[in-house]
Amino acid sequence: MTESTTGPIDLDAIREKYAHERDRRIRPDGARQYRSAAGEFGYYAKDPYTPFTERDPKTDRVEVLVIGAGFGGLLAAASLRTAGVESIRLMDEAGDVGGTWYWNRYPGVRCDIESYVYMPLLEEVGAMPTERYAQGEEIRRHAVRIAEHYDLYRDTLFQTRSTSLAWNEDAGEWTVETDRGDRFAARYVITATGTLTQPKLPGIPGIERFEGHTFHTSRWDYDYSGGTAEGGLTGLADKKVAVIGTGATGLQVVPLLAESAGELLVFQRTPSTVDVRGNRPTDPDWAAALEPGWQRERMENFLAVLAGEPVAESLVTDGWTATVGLQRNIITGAVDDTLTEAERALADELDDAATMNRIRARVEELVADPATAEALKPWYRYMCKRPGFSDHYLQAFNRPNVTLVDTSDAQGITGMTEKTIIVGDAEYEVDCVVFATGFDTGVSGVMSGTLPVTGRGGRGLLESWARGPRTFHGFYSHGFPNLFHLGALQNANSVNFVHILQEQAEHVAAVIARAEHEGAQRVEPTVEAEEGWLRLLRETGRDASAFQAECTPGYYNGEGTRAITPGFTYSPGPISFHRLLREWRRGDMSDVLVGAEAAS
Ligand code: N01
Repeated sequence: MTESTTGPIDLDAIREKYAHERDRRIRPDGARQYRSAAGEFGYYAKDPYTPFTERDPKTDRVEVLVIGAGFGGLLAAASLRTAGVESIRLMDEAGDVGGTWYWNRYPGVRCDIESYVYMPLLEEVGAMPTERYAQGEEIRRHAVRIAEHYDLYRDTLFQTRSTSLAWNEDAGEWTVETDRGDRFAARYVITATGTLTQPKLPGIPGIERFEGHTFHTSRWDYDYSGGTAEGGLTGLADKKVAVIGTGATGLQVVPLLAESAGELLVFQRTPSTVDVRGNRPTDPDWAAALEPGWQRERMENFLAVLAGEPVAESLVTDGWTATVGLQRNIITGAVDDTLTEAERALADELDDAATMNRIRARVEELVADPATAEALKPWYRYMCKRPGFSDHYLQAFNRPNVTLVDTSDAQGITGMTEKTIIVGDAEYEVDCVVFATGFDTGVSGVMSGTLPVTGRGGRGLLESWARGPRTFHGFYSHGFPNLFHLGALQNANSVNFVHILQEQAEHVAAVIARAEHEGAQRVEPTVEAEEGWLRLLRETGRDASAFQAECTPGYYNGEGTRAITPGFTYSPGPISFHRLLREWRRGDMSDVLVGAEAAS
């Protein structure tokens, strides 16, 4: 037994309870339990926001094609525009820019990272978020503002999915084909297609039989619910609504559904952690007093704090900065070298238990019914799931029209019929089912094969990566000239992922600008550069698989079947990675610029 600020901690009892809660949730079908919102269920992924527009196919040539118009693609395009590139084409399956913020418009959708560090280019476009954790619509409009500010709407292809990228060696450019019949050329291609993009549904037996209304949270049906993302869902006033899923989305959508629905049933399998949010309007005096350069400084500071780097003062203090030591288990960075590994592991575990005890005590404090409170308590280590924050979610269960249905004994919902949802022996009749069941992981872009890429000599990218991705700095691969990947791939990560994307975008734009300036024939890493990078990833990689294996199942650990592969990310962390990139940019770039005059 150890004392902590939240009382005595019995680590043995906690470990036993965590193992029990994990074991009873492990399903033999693991990640196969889900169905993609595709094929038979494709209507779940249909765009409810923008009517389809016919257009003529493109057969022209552009300098840079950016695939994906979320923040990654927008930041890449904005950086290129700033570097003087005129011919930039943005392409996206959505009807407008915004990426995740285009699709996710469900009631209650908000940023869960402080908006002053999350929403990019605030100073550049002259914007200030209205709240500390901004609403989704405000963030989506900010994406639009960036596109307008950098004149990125000039040549866009929305409602368009690229179906093939093939390198044309003679012309030194990519031939791009799409599902709209386009066939055009691009000298450079940047893929920024995101990670959690394709909605997924639970493979519940009988799901297709349900005759009531259903939709996924990332395709909200306001025609049915009425209201807006701020609530007032008057169409649900006489409805019995079921929401399935209590992840980050469930936490945000439940409070507003609870306010509007006649009756709300929340189907939970594993509870999320729900810590204090503390949202507040932006203080105009604080905003007016900010000095130029404030946003970059704040972003760097937040990144450094989360990466465990020393800072004089933490500028953002919230639930993320309070749990840095716990996040190390998933998102890596600097570590305290004054402790041995075993000492550090024990200190982390005690810290974790104290945090989780506090979070469990908060449930008891806020939820009136003891049985409901018990079912809402999370029993796993803090970073086993995406941490959650809300000052409204737990309180929603005190309303008379809201019922929590704990499905953990049955390992989730066991069936659906024309009118009902079945959990073990119990059956619940509902009018509407909202799936807050998340997204397929790693399906988008080149990694999934949904965008086939053929490089020099007719070699496929996935064929070339058969034994795992091979990149230099995570951006490009030998044999695939002038092709850049943005996102989480053999590089450093952080919860403030947009900041990560901004650094990547600026780096890629700088490489392209230098290639053009020096008249390089192409940008393509040497085999040696690629191998050196892979070696460094292996040598510095930290193995999180033991931590992952002890977690309750979820998408973070492949539903309990797989662990994060060591070497997949750059473990020394984002601050170290960005420093490394900056230093590399100061050099001659000869390991990627082929045929450059100044680099030879
Ligand atoms: O999806 P999820 P999400 N029966 O996969 C449950 C980001 N995000 O959309 O935990 C019953 O996390 C499943 O249960 P369990 C963020 O990165 C960010 O909420 O597997 N339930 C789980 O509760 C986040 O991590 C923000 O036991 C079933 C839920 O469905 C990611 O997007 C906001 C079930 C799925 O949760 C995805 O979050 C929102 C079944 N058969 C999202 N099958 C912000 O930044 C699945 N579930 C604000």
